[in-house]
Amino acid sequence: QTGLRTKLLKAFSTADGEFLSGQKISETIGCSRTAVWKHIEELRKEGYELEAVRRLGYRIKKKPDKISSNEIHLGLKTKMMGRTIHFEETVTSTQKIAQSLANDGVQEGTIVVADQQTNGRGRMSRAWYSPSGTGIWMSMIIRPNIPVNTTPQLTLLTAVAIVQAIEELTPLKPDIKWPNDIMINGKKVVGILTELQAEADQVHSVIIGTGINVNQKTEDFPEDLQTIATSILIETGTSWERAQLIQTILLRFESLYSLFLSKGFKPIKLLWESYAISLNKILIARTLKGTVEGKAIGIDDDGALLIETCDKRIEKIYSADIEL
Ligand code: BT5
Repeated sequence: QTGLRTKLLKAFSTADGEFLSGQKISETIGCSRTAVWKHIEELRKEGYELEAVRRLGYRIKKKPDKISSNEIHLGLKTKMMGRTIHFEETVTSTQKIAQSLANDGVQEGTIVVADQQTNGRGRMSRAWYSPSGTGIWMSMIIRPNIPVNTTPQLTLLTAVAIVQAIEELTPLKPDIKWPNDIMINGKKVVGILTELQAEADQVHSVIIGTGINVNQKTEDFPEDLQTIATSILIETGTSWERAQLIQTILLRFESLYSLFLSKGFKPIKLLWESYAISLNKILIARTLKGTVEGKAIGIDDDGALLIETCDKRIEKIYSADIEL
């Protein structure tokens, strides 16, 4: 049964919004037209909007915003990213699962996706709010052969991939706030958490966690987040398909990552700078060692933020919270 359903969804996905006749469908997936009709009814019950036009057949007008391995897999155009998908409805944190999968030696490009996290984490063990049915809570496992001190560059690379994907699918123009926030109209829509498994100077795996607010309404956020967080729905007024956004992010990430491995950080840095809002501004960086105030003059080749203080010293910041 699930086999037929998958074939049917695949046929619609290949048709790419064009009509498919009942006859064509029954031939492609190898079942009777009555069975086709039954499966179409099943899809409707799951929230698919299907248009039926006499003589033309059926087409999918709108898919439910449900994520599952299948939804992510169908139509995924990558070679490596997301070729293995671990999907679960509810987890504590996708980072935790990804860490243990990485220890087990899963292949590069494996992703962990959950519909909901009960203990989603930000940097320095802060909480990341990850309710069900609305966001993308995903961890990607990669195994680059790069020096440990260059891994922060991957956070910046991921931010570029996500901004490009949002720009490709929606009318929005997000900004990147160094190092790991993506902002729309001054509010945070995406957070990125990069964690490392390494020994001496050998990287075993890098686990890149991305939290993306997609379909939350303002009132869905707890009060303390309502003034600082936003979602793609809040900014555009309509809801978006999470699975499609994941596919687009994975494809963008894969191409930037391969550029990074062959040409280094330079081309990524240029792209990153074109989206950055924190550059050429006076800001305050709060680090674990103290506070640095000054003008952000750029990022250097390892991804660190360069701040020129009022006495003209250049401080290199590797990790901080930025106040603009
Ligand atoms: C981050 O930390 O921005 C990294 C967030 C990474 C989350 C992903 S989800 C998939 C994977 N699995 C995990 O467990 N984590 C990763 P940081 O820069 O420390 O920002 C955390 C701060 O953002 C919190 O202290 C809140 O102020 C705010 N915040 C929490 N939830 C938010 C949300 N859903 N949207 C916007 N801001 C939020």
